Amino acid sequence: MHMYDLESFYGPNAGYVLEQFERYQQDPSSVDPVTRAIFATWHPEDILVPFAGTRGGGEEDVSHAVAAFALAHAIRERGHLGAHLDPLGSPPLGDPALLPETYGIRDEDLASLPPEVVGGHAAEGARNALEAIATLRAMYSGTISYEFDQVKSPRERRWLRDAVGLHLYRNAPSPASSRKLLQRLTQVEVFERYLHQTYPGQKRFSLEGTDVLVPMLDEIIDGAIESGSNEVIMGMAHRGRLNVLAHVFEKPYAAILAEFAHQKHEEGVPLTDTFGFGYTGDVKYHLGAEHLLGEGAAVNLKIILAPNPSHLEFVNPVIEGMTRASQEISNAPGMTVQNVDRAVPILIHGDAAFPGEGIVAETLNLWRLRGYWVGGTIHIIVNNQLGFTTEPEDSRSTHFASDLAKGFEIPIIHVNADDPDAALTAVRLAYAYRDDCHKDILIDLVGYRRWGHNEGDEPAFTQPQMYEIIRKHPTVRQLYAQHLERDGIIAPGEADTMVKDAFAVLEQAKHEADNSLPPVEQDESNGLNGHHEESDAPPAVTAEQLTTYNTELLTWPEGFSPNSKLARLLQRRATTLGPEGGIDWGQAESLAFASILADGTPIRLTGQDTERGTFSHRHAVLHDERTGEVYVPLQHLSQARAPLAIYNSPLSEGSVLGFEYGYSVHAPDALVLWEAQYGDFANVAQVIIDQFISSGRAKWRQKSSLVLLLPHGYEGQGPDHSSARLERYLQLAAGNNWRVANCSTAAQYFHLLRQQAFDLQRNPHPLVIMTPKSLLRHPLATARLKELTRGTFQPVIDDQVALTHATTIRRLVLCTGKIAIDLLANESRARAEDVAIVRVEMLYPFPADGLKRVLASYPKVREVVWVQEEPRNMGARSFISPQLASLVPSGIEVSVVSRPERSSPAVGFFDLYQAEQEQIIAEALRSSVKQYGGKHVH
Ligand SMILES: Cc1ncc(C[n+]2csc(CCOP(=O)(O)OP(=O)(O)O)c2C)c(N)n1
Repeated sequence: MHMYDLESFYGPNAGYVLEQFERYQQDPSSVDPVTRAIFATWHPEDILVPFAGTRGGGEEDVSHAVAAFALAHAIRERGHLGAHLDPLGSPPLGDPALLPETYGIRDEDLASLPPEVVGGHAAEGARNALEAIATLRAMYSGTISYEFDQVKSPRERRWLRDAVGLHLYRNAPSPASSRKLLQRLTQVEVFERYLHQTYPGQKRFSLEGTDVLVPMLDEIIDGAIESGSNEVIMGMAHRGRLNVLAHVFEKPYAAILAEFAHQKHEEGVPLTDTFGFGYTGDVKYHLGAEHLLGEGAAVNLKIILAPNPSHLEFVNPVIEGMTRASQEISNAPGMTVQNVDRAVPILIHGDAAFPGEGIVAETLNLWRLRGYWVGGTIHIIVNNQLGFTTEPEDSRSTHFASDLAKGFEIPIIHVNADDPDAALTAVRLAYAYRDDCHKDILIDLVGYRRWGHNEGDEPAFTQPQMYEIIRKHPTVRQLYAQHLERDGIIAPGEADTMVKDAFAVLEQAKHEADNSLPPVEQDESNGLNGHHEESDAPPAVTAEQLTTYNTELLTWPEGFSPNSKLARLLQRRATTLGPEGGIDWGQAESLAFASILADGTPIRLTGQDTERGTFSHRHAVLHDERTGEVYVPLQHLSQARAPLAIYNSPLSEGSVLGFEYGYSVHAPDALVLWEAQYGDFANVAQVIIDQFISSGRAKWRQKSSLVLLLPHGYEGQGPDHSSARLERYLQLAAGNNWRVANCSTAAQYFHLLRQQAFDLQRNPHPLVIMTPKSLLRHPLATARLKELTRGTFQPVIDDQVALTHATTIRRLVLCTGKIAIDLLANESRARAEDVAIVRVEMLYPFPADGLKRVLASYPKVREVVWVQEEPRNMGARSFISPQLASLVPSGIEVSVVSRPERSSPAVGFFDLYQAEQEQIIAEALRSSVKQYGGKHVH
């Protein structure tokens, strides 16, 4: 819906127009057909109460005025459909709404109308409507164009229209700035040409065709320096990355050339595992970079390019999370304080990937959410009109690559990449909008790709006509040089000299590279090289401390009353620290969090419905039953020295998990936890798990201490709410990349969280926890106070009862997580006197020593049985079996009790589930070793 300010558009004719509109509303046939057609597009409530204007003018005047207004409106709204965006010269889509004849007017008619009928800034200084329309076309249908109508805020729309109409960001380029720009374009082009001729066929993913990206990034960085930001954090894919590294990040040419020359082990990557920390490296166009701008005391901006995998667009949420971490000040208790001016995120997209990969939409959806807002991201689509060999018609269902962003109310600027001044205008406007409105904005930089997708690729196989045009098309540097020469800003031949000089610099760098050893970048201080895996345990928390936390967690402000049933439930926690115990999972978690905050470690916890907890076990955020006001007890602890942030996430896994990964990487001092609604939903974020969390350290030396809380356990809820797919996390475990735990008691969970917080600085690693559902309140899983104040996390829990008669034990049942409680709680447990039930609480790193000790304490064991609820091809079985084979002395049989191999993790019928579960327990607890031969159930 649009607002029509009649007076500003029609000036003296406004009164008459309104009168006509009123007549039309009563009887559409009372006005002429053209006027009728235009009025049909108006909405009465959109007409700003206009005027007490002069009435007058004839009917024809009015229809012309109305037509001119409609034309002007169409240009503002759809001018981009007529814009000249393609450097290769393809015609714009066009729209009849942009043509005067559609409204029954001619240029002569427009020339006879006052400019006010066009209104807005275009009318300023125009002598008539024709001139004003021409100005408007230049604004909206030139080599730069805008789409703003999706922006809902009238203030922002006005801001954007003013920015365009008043040319606020179209700096008239000075001769000096034009030369500087030409110099930059020369560096960009020559870098690519030099690599092309020196290392023919080697992949570099040339930027040529969208070269202006580099000066655009320069401009954003200048803006960030001016705004006093601390960091600019960028995510981009392969295209142009080396060029950006060389020029924006000032990575020395020699270093890049050396990487091209020394293709093997380019950063001293070990061939063997002798380095111990599992660093395996990545190809050069995935690596990240950091660069400090300025010198000495004047250093005030760090620019960061995050490393990313080949998986296009998945770095987007990671950048958002890193940015949020950079913007938050976490040194005071309560709620984190955010300053969005501290860090500016930039995301660079591909034109095929942006509309195609769902993670883009998931990430765009974060922009306004309080747990994820970063004060606006500057997006640039590097639009080369191809995705590998695929053309837009086969790649997206929308006309523009950017259309997806419109659904998120993000303003869009389209710009032709062969017009560098326009591209810089676009980026200045984008920066100012972010600075002022603190919102995302997108630039669709339309260019082309001079070579194939990579440089070994022949594009003429698939796009013969396009590449015929590209072959003949001058580069943006050539075009800009010609333009400057024509205008007398550079002397003839000066541009060629720039090119020669740029080549010379590269030649010199090559000389250095050829005479250097392969670069070895071993950062001893990164905590991975030679780190100690066996970390110490955190100091114990005293009973007094826990009692104080507990009391404060249950003390709400005067007059604050949560739902009365909930209040009663929570107040039960007041007694559980007594001798009778009963501290359940949720309470243990809040006590752990309280103690971690008291130790000075900030906490961030997010996930779907995490504030309450999917299983209604957490209630970290309380709601007053009368006012709806919220109260977060963990933010009001007298001993806390750090803030706690807790948010319900949007219904996404990929973007939110990527966000938390980025946050944890960039806030290494914070305990960052993400909770899946049910563990199996985490596979929606599989790329983030595979490409970042499990392997980021090996590929990029990126350290994260992210905790994944994944509800897991067979309770008869069917195929999709039972298994968190433990097997996947174990399969990805290697080189101490992370920890995978499946703990069976609230006390263990308490200690595990404290251990993770304690390890943040000393031994950072992600932690995957299979969290329970039925165990959340199971009496056998609850803790007593002394279990929290004494001891630490135990990777293996031995069977204390069996130990009292260790020599009578014949069978050792090993298991992990909830099935252990099912076994211990089963009525036949007491009769299985020769069975010990031992819990493996930490699956990776595999606690081989702990298990050896356990085995040694049962000298008469004849069989070790791995018992799991999951089908045989799932769960921990395939990980555990080889471990046990090498651990268990020969002569002792090793077998497995599980559900049979299945393609679906759990059955959908409750009775069948129950029968299976009973059978697993019966098999596990059967006391005579040789009776059954340790087969899986079926
Ligand atoms: C998730 C994912 N799927 C597929 C690919 C393989 N792939 C690499 S580049 C590319 C085309 C990308 O096109 P576009 O987004 O336009 O970027 P451009 O390479 O043209 O800059 C494809 C399909 C990938 N890297 N990531």
